[in-house]
Amino acid sequence: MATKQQHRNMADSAAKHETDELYQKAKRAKSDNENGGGAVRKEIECENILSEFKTTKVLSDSAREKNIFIHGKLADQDAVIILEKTPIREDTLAELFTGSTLKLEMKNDIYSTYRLQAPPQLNEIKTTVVCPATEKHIKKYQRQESFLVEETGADYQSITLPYIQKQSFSVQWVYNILEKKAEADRIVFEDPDPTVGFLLLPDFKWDQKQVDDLYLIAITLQRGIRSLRDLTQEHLPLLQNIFQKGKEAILQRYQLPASKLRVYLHYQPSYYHFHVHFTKLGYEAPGCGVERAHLLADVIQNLQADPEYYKTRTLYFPLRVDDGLLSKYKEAERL
Ligand code: M7G
Repeated sequence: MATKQQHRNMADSAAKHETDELYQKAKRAKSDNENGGGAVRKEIECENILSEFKTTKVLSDSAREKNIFIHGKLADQDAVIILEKTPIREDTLAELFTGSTLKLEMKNDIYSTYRLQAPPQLNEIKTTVVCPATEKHIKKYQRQESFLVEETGADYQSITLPYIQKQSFSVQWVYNILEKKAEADRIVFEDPDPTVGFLLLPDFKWDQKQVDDLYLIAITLQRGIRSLRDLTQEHLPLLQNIFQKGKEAILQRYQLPASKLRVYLHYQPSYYHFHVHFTKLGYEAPGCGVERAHLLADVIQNLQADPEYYKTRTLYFPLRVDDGLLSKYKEAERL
């Protein structure tokens, strides 16, 4: 459980933003509820900052995924809000059946359908707020056509690298985690070694209520590594350390063995501070397709076979139609 000081630190870091008062209202109500899946759940009670939210546009939505991405204004600032219905948990079924009201829709022979109104605590919507959101955030969440780009080592140097040096998302949230100014109470494992060390914590896509959609990220303490392209043989101890200790920590905390995990990097990532994704095998996490995900085990083997593998190989990745990097590839007649 986090101390009052840790919460004050979280609020201090958010204070850099004009929307701070929204975050400062947050106060802890309860924490550390164990659930049947072995995942740890933390809860912070806060005022409903969304009551003031004004929708500008639905960026994308999915009936199958049961989520919606909305652009709008929050206290006169651009914001993106992501609403997502959460999975139904086995350990809540008894409460769901006894505590709900049922409305009959139709009955025919042995078949009947109902609308079940669950008790509020079993009817939550996972909500993510990005505020103030930049133009790049709004584009990131907008459904768009994508194109596969072919990037040689030379293209990386002449097209991609100059672009990401100027245009990439801020990694302030990563530094807040590394400096324990945010999410300190969520850290699952920490190796403090300055060269091979990392922090392992839940990705903010995961609500930690069930292990079925487990999603953690390992963030390196080293700050210089931007992405897969920067990796050479000298990073093997770091990669092996993350792979080994990350898997051990997940086994210990969530009772999930390595054979149930998908451990991978994104290329291109959204945030150019080196990190590794740990998701449960079988959970189709966004970005786990072959055009973007690189298994850490493969990365390690490739670097063992060729220390310069990721400096020289052609890498493929999708870019959305209005991504500025795509325009650079078009200008260079590489697409
Ligand atoms: P990525 O491959 O750089 O980009 O992964 P992606 O978002 O396109 O996948 C960064 C990962 O960090 C993603 O899985 C995000 O969900 C996660 N993430 C992003 N932010 C801003 C936060 C945050 O503030 N806290 C946590 N815990 N995870 C975050």
